[in-house]
Amino acid sequence: MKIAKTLGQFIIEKQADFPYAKGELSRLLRDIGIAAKIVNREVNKAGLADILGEAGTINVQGEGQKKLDVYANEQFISALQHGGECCIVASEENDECIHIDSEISKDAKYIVAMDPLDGSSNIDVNVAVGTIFSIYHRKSTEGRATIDDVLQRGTEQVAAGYVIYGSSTMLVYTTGKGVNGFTLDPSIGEFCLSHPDMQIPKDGVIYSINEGYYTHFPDGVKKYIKYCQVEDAATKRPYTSRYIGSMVADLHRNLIKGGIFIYPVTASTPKGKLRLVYECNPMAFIIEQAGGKASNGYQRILELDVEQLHQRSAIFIGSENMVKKAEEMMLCFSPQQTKKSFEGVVELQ
Ligand code: P6P
Repeated sequence: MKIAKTLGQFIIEKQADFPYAKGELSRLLRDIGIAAKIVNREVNKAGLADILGEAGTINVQGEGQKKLDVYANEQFISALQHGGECCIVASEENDECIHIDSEISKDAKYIVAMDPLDGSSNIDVNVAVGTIFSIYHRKSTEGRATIDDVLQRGTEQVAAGYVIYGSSTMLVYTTGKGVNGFTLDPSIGEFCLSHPDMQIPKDGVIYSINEGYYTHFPDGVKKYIKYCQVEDAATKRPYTSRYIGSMVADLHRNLIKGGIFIYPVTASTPKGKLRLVYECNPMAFIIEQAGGKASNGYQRILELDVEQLHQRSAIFIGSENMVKKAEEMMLCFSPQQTKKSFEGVVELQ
């Protein structure tokens, strides 16, 4: 029986892709993999352990922090603190960045931005949730790393990945040379290569968007939704609507099957809901590396200026030709017109 390649073996093997690598990135990815296994253990028994429900604290988003959010955040931060390869961590769960000043990390050259447990409101109803991470080189050369080391454009990412805690637990990541997926084999406690060189189909028949907000969507989004629903055999429409409400789960399905995920600006979230630094940028890097496309409807996600740690962005991400079609429709309505359409919540004629 062919023994699957473990994440650790794969990371070391691929280290050769980086001639100047001295193993730091390899060790950093290993540290993230270890924390993912620990979080997975708790996610899988959330219903049993006293780890469900509100932690009583509130995160920077003003959202009630469920205990598993807090636990996952602690586990990833701890793994990064003890791994010695990361000097500063930005997390959705923390207002400010966390400096890692330990002796072994003072010369660390990597920055990690993460959403430790995205979609955690789904935990109580047993829906797949995920961890999203993004890795940058530290830019500053002396003293402590600063917020400026974190607020880098998505194009500067060294690596990005996600963990999906679903019917199986998978870790999917890229270091800029394609996307590879690893499935956790609980019998040996290792992530094993199960989806080598993942490619998202150029076309798909799945569209993922919370249509409950239809009246609050920009006109271009309304136009695209109607396009998806029109009967047209030549383009395999109407498409299928699939929306889990967990970004990692929706994007993972679309990465494998093809599709588009849209979280646009809405009247109640005029800058978008999803976070640029630790949700949109890492997922955009992964999807582009798999041959897909990611924009805010007008501009490539990875080229957006990053000004604030918890900055939000609209996101249109997935199969290249589907994102292009959606962008075409957004262009019928300029950003200014889009903004105007919110003022009166103008109905699409
Ligand atoms: P809505 C989960 O809370 C999340 O951040 C993403 O994982 C998900 O795609 C989105 O929000 C769902 O938002 O407004 O449709 O419930």
